[in-house]
Amino acid sequence: MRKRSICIAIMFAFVFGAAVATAADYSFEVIAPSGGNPPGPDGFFGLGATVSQDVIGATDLLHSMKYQVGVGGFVGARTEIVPATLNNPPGVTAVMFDITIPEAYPDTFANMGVTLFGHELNAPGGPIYGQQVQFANEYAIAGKAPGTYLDQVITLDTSVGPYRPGESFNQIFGPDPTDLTVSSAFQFYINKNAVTPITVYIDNVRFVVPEPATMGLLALGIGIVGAVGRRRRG
Ligand SMILES: [Ca+2]
Ligand SMILES: [Ca+2]
Repeated sequence: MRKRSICIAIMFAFVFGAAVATAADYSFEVIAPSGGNPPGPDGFFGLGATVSQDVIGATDLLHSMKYQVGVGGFVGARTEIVPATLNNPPGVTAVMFDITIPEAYPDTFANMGVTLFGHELNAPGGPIYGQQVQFANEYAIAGKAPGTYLDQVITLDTSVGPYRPGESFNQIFGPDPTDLTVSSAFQFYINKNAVTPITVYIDNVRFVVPEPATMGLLALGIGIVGAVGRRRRG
């Protein structure tokens, strides 16, 4: 009986936990302009990099984004098309994505991270536009074997600036007067050895918003398992 309730609690936690972020926010199926930038998949354009629509590494529908970097240490793939999930702060805790690495990176480091841009519409002295927030958490590509990696995560826990370093997405973005009221652009940056090129394919980008029900079920599941564990030890 006890075992069965543990099983049910864990099952619920996994089923609902997995349902946190299912629909792709960027799937790279549509070529679209983004502000004054050249058209690209979901409006993505390269900054020191070349981005294009591809089929390699497509894990959601038919297309992926090819992210190709030659010589250059710090580059970006950016879009000014911001999905509703990201532009209804607070809520988002992480970015989830599928990545295909066609060949192992032969140099020491190549890390992918996230930069967000936003407008401070409620600023006391009038709106301030285009604030930039880079997040500390990075996804290491060097050292990984060639292949497709599903459900990879970059958390938005800690800004490294220039805007409000040390704070999370959900502290920085929101309705307060000094918050960034809306997101205006999203960027995957790659920070790598300047001389060594890299190419990766990205698809199925999801902004993770934990649902209150999910958190409750997770807590319940963990609580039951913990209580039983304590009783067993006692
Ligand atoms: Ca896709
Ligand atoms: Ca806030």
